[in-house]
Amino acid sequence: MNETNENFLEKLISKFQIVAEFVEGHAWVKGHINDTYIVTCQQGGSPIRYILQRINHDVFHQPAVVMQNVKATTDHLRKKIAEESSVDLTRRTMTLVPTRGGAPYYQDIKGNFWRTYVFIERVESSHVAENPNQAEQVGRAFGLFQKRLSDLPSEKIQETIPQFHNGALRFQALEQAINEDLHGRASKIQDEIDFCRKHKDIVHTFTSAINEGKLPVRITHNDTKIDNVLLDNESGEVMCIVDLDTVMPGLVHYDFGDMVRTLTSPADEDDRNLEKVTIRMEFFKALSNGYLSEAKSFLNETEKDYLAVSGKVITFQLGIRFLTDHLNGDLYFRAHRDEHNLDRARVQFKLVEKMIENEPAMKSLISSLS
Ligand code: GN1
Ligand code: MG
Repeated sequence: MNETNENFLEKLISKFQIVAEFVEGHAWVKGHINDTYIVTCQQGGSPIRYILQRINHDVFHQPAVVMQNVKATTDHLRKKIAEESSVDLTRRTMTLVPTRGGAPYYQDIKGNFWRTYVFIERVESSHVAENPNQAEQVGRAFGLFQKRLSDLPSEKIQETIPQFHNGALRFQALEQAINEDLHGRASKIQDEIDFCRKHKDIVHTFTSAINEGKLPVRITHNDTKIDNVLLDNESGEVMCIVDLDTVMPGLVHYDFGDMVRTLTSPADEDDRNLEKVTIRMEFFKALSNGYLSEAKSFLNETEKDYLAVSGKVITFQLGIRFLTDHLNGDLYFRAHRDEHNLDRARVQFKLVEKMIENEPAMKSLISSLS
């Protein structure tokens, strides 16, 4: 990073209530949407690190609403966690640093929205689960997350991206992108397009149960990939759930489904080696065990019944989103190489195939646990 950029980070961080001197800052490649920086300050020679993020307002059209949600969520979680124990509180919850004026975000003259969190030290995260125990812990952590938020008054949380998990709309967007074919890519991905059309019905999996009022809307995380869970780098214990931008009203299946997507496969989300993409049933079992140990008490019977198919729904939806973005010229998900979003889509479709193969086993496992 050159001096001008560092200077720009120093200026930005000075807008927040930080009682320490700026030392250095650099970009951190994290996530597909926002821009993230790590800023180190010091006080009396001891370093204190912060996460500074620019909220992508092309994706989140109302960053102020995102930050209201984040504030309400972190305040609520912190209270709940502190009631249990105050040990390591600043590593078990995210700490938002307000601006000097007390706001949860700073808006610069270009109209960008910035927020600062205290960097959580001595933790790590990964893209894939290493062992079933990790899958169990992550499952339990998100079950607990939903449970802790269940008494957060719903008016405090608004939708940050409307229709985020509406599969039918995602499918329409794909058909539109195929029709427009703005970058002349459609003819080269006929197999993937055929796959989506063949499996289109997956997007309607929850429709009748929703219409019959059997699947209640709860406050959910909506981006429960394993990357968003910080583990203590010595004990491996779950410390903190991060990335609260999509915390909003949703179905528990969006959360469970995304865990199935990222905790059961040994392959990365963008792995080019599709041979690696499989479902590890012992990881699925561990994840289900962990999740249900917390969630069993508040889920209704229909919610439990649909858990086994939720991975397929969410993975198919994300595959469609990646493929649509590939056709549209990689405008939404940051791409780090040619055909990156196509690679990501292919992994999701392969996973969907594997999930369909394993569906009977997943169903019987969930019913034995619930
Ligand atoms: C995006 O930026 P990141 O990595 O937190 C996306 C999620 C996807 C995820 C896939 C707002 O999240 O929906 O599941 O990529 N977030 C948004 O890795 O679209
Ligand atoms: Mg996210």
